[in-house]
Amino acid sequence: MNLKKAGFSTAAVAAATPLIFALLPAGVASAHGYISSPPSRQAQCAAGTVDCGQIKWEPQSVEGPKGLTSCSGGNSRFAELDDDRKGWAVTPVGRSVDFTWSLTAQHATATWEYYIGNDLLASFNDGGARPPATVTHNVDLSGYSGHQTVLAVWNVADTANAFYACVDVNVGAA
Ligand SMILES: [Cu+2]
Repeated sequence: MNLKKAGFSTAAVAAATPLIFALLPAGVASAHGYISSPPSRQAQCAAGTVDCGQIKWEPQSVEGPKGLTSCSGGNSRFAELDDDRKGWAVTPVGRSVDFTWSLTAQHATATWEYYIGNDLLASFNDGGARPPATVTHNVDLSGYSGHQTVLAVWNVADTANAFYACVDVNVGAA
């Protein structure tokens, strides 16, 4: 009786294990990074500033192929990050801004890039170095005013991927 019961349990666990892994969201097992200050869209989701779906549990997981220009990094499950009308908090800033990344995994880094629309505002080349857990860049926004959405891109050196974060700012309001 005991043996049969034990045998059944083992089989049940063996059968269930692949299912459990299949059900885990892909981003949970690996960890990466996002802009925490000024609060990026995914940071606002994580903080509950804006009501969001899965992204609120893993703001560091907006990973996609290099070269994209979308806030979601092409992830359909994070598509709400691309919605400009979702009520994102807009941070008043001066003519330059310190953007701070919080990295939960410190991947070897090619470049960090900052865009408004198609304009590259700034690029920082780490030459493949492994960054510290917190990275801050000062970016000049003096050619802009009013509400702008800055797209920040973390290009990983040893994969084809990048991490994406959009930050809504009001330039010249602070
Ligand atoms: Cu990662």
